Amino acid sequence: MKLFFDDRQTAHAPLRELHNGDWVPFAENVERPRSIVAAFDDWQPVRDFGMEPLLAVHDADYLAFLERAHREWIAAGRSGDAIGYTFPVVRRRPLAFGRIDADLGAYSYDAGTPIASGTWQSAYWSAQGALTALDHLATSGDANAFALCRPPGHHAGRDYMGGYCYLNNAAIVARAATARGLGPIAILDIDYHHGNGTQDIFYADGDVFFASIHADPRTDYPFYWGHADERGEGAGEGATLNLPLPRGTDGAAYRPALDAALAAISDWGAKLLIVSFGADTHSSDPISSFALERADYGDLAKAIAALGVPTLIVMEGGYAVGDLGRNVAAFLEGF
Ligand code: Q9C
Ligand code: ZN
Repeated sequence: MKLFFDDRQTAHAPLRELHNGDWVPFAENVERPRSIVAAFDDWQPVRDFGMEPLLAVHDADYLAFLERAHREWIAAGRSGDAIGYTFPVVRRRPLAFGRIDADLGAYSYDAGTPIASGTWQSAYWSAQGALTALDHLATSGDANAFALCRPPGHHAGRDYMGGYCYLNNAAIVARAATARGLGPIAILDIDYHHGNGTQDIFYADGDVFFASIHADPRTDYPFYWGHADERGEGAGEGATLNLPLPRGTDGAAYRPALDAALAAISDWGAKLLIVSFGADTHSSDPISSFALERADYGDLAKAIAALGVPTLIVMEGGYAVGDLGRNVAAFLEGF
């Protein structure tokens, strides 16, 4: 399987995040991609597909904000990472008056997603890596490809960041694939956390099927999305499938949910599958509470591969840095 990564994805290095009322070291750190890079010998270069595929998913105003936010933070006399403190969740007007603290709140839904000096550069190349992997899949005849997306993407929506995510890599490649006539497309999200950004982007869209297996949002981030009764709306009614599982879920308890998701994807008639893969389902993950082991990842991959559908895997979460590279390798080797 061809693997795609660009070193500019390590420019993004926030120092800390707000967690349970205190500052803690930023979990989505550069040791993550380094651990994954070290687990494989051969990486392919990332190509530049420009802004157009990003604009097919995200608001132009939001992208412009991401690009300038850290400069504005510094211009306002601050140091370190840009992070908001006021979130206009109550009925709001689309005001834009160039105040960095107002914009940080308007374009995010949590306080755990800081913008550092390298954030835009890394998010941009993370998305380009996914697009390069898609291009490879579409032109090589290979059955699968992996984009080491970092920062991850599945919590980012059309005009908001959150959950360590800025650009929704899975959504960007799904739209690009639809535009290339590679559909019908399904996205299978197997990160520990619900992919609320991806779900939101395609919620009323009948062209892309979204299935997610994740920790029950009644106990886990992002709380407000990912409940089993969320099934899509309008033209997208029935094209969203949420399979929440309780804390403590191990490989054996995970498997029926995976089989249900794969059956739904097969029924949908998907011709291209995008897998949002998070290794934060591992028993050793420091911020998550499932109990999958390394050997389980190979089994999950074999079940996914048995669909017989070309598959593009994009990296999402996974924070047990010591195990991360080997866990990702176990998953990819299963294909
Ligand atoms: N620090 C992904 O796995 N954590 N994102 C909130 C406060 C947010 C995880 C706890 C977890 C987001 C891509
Ligand atoms: Zn996650």
